[in-house]
Amino acid sequence: MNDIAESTRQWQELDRRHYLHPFTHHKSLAAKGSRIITHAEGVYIYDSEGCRIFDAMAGLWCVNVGYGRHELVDAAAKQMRELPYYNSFFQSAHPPAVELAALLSEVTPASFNHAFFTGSGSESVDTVLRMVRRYWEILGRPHKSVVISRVNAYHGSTIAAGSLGGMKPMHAQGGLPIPGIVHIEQPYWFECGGDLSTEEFGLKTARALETKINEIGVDKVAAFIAEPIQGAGGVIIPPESYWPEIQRICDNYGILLVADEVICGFGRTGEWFGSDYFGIKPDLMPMAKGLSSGYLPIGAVMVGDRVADVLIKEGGDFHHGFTYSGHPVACAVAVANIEILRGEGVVENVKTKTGPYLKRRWQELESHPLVGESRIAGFLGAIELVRDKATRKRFEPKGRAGEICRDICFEKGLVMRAIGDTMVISPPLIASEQHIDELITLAGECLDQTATALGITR
Ligand code: PXG
Repeated sequence: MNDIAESTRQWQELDRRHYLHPFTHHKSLAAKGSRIITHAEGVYIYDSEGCRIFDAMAGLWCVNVGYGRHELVDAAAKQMRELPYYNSFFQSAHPPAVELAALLSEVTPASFNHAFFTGSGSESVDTVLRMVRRYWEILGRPHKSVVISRVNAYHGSTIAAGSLGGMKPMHAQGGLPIPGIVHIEQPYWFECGGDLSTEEFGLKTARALETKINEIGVDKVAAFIAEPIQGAGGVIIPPESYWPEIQRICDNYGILLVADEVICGFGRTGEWFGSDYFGIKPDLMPMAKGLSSGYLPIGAVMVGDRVADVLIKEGGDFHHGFTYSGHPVACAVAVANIEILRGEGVVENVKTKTGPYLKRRWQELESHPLVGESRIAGFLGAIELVRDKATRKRFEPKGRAGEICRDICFEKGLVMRAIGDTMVISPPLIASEQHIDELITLAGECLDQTATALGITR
């Protein structure tokens, strides 16, 4: 065994013995052994065997400015030297947190002027649940506490975030969801739309919100939470009719609208936020991931004026916060990250140049015999693997085609994620047209190999 293989084997053995991975079937991973990723640059990650892999998932939907950005490293090092840690609990603050809060008020829609910091997307969503309930309590309506979410939504993995999410396998473990959270259907036309047109289906699924509010009683409903585009659920881009109808219903019934921007935020769709992309006017926006491009863990809840005014003017103490709320180093990195996004016109570029190019090239994959649909918004795309394109019929057992395709991709040097039989991408926003060509070529070859593995002849 050469040195490289030997060190890979050692890492794998230590990993097997000591490391419990998130969202993982531990026994099968132990049998197989983890792929050890050692370094990264631009859109590529490298493993311990020296293989270069195109990271079309930007880590976990987060490395928006790409790997190897020295500006972020320098910002972290500088801040660590000056003030590695201090809290904002006891009537104190520090420049990076204040600067980041002000910067976020600039890049978010005009009605957002306050930030609450957390350490992750899940903590941001937990904060949202406590904040919306607190809002209605302050207004003397404590019974308005139910939050409506959607089946197959992903809002994180803490108890509140896992409950707000609509992932069945998560609910099946540990007694989720907690009380006061209910789920309505999702606007996933390809899977659930049947014979309805996309626009009819969009309206139908949006109106499920109105039905649910009336069923529960509007005097008990606090808020509706949704990702502008469902990410972990399978990059589900709702029909055009969906969001305007949701907005109308939230406005009409006066309930708070929460747009979970953890994936859609910071340029992913070619707009700063998914809410900008769809013209949604939310009251609260939990965010994380692209906020620091994943370089350090940090999350935030942007609090719109409607809620902030009540919390600040009438709320008294809000008994909520984390040791690492507004961590100075994470905030300094987030500031530097937003400066890159703004200074280099990264978001604008996705909107006007590379996004449209990726869209055109991604749509070409639809002619592949395995692909029932390709869809994309900015740098957030999906393809549906099917046995029969006309009827949208899947391969049996469900999920196997996706797994085969994902494994082939990884072997060929491409990270494309499988969510059931939906293959998704969320590449770094700095990917060039050349990178996009490379991605599409690789994806096409992987689809061909998947077809062969599934016994489909072209
Ligand atoms: N909201 C949304 C919309 C998310 O996508 C969270 C909240 C929670 O963020 P944290 O930072 O607590 O993980 C997320 C996270 C996947 C996958 O398999 C997706 C996420 C996390 C882990 C795995 O696609 N999204």
